[in-house]
Amino acid sequence: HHKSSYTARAASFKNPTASRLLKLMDEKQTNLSIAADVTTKAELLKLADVLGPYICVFKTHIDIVTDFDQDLIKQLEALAQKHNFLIFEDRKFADIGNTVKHQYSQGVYHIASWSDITNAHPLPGEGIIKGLKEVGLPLSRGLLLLAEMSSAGSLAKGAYSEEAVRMARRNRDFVIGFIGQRRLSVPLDAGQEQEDDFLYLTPGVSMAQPGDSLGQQYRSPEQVILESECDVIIVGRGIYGAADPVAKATEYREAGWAAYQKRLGVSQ
Ligand code: UP6
Repeated sequence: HHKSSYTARAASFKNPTASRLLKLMDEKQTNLSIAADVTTKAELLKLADVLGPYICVFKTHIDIVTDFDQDLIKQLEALAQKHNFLIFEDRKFADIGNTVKHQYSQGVYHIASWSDITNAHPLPGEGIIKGLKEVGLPLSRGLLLLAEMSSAGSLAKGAYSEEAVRMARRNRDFVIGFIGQRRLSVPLDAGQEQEDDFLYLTPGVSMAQPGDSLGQQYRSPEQVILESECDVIIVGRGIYGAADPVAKATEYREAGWAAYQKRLGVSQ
């Protein structure tokens, strides 16, 4: 799958959010997602507006915004339309199905009502997918499972990560892919003829730092897209922490796109 263009892969996804994402990546020529980890409404909206043209996915941690209000969501949705990007609330759900269902649809944030994509740890077992799916599928949302993490000492590895792939295969209407560090190769299930295509979105990307003081570990866009065969690079501090975020976003976008072109065998 990774040798095909994003657009060519779009047709094999039943989930409309997955197809939309794949197509808009080729249209906008970007496999860059910004991790907009800022703590005020003004900063968040500013990032969405100035970086919007360069990204395919705007990743939020909505619960770190101190002055959150409903108008923030209204404005973010308008910017998503204006610049044609998807919104991904990086909620990392991790509870039983019945609880995550409420966390996803209710509370202060009503995540399901505005976030095209969200994610969940496979840790509790398949019930977490079933619970989220009851809310998200009727809204055509997509879910990513955290198969691996970028942080040092992560317990999400080996058999755990492989089981995440099997859970995704059984829920392909709603699970569109993974947060992971590499495209995973898991033996086919009985009766399965070929591997299903999934999206791999990869955080822990920086061209400047090897990591931070709290366990984060970074790799380059080339390592992520070309060597590890992932689809989207997620960059946070490497972009919004720079003096000129737009200039940095341009650099990451170009590096990510060049690696994708190389992977496809397109000469530049
Ligand atoms: N994130 C990771 N690693 C994971 C999963 N998620 O770093 O395995 C998220 C973080 C943060 C972003 O929650 O929002 O990706 C990375 O930010 P950074 O580029 O500033 O390190």
